[in-house]
Amino acid sequence: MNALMDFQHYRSIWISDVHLGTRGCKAEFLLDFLKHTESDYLYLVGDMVDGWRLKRSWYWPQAHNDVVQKILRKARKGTNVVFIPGNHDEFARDYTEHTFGDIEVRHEAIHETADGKRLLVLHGDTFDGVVRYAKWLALLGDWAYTLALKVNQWFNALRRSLGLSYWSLSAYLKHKVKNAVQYMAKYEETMAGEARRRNIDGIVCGHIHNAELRDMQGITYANTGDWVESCTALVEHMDGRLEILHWMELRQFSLFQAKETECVSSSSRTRGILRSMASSVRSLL
Ligand SMILES: [Mn+2]
Repeated sequence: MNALMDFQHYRSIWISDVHLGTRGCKAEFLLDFLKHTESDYLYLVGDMVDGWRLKRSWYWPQAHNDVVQKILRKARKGTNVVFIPGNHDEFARDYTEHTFGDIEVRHEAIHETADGKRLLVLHGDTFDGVVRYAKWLALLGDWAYTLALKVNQWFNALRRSLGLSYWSLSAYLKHKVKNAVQYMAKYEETMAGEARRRNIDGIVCGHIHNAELRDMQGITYANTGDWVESCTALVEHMDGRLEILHWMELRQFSLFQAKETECVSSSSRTRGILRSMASSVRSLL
């Protein structure tokens, strides 16, 4: 695929952490991505709309509307669209296991690739507060682990009912530079561990705004990244091969074209972390 690519059909596409309704959202670039790609399956892996932000102040420009319309149109035209709400669009969690128009809303999904791999697809926030304790929770066993996941859910449901924002360990740690790298490694480990625990070949998630695709001792760990800064998506080719697309690089878009805020395009891990830290100032996780 080259920078001037016209159109590409994939078997599956995963995107997450779009944060529609915030100034940081790169809706124009996402729209360009959606126009130039098609897929049999399209997974929206959470934090598509930022309900937390919208509650505080309404921000909904035309481009954000266009993204929603484009996705709805794809669903109507035969793309299997699955929406898995995250912590920022958790209002949609009340509607999981329902179908809206042509969009399926699910807590999580299992995707089977063309080459027969089973992938667990979920947003990942449930594991946010748990990551720090992952090691001794694993020692305590399955019940403690399951309980910890539930407690994190309850804790944030309580905050939500009190009108407080989601408390994110990852956003908190990203303020503390030296802990950020460690946190991400731990998060990836925890997610891969969850797939292993459930006897699944791999996991696709989002939440920490850090695109990644790698093998972790036999488990595929894939993170779709985000459309606030990195503008990334995970795709499955027709033969089942997975790939991370860095849309800015593929299209040779530059930061000068970003309408709202700066968007530096780089796949390097260090710069990725620096960018993530900048975004945490806006507490978007
Ligand atoms: Mn999230």
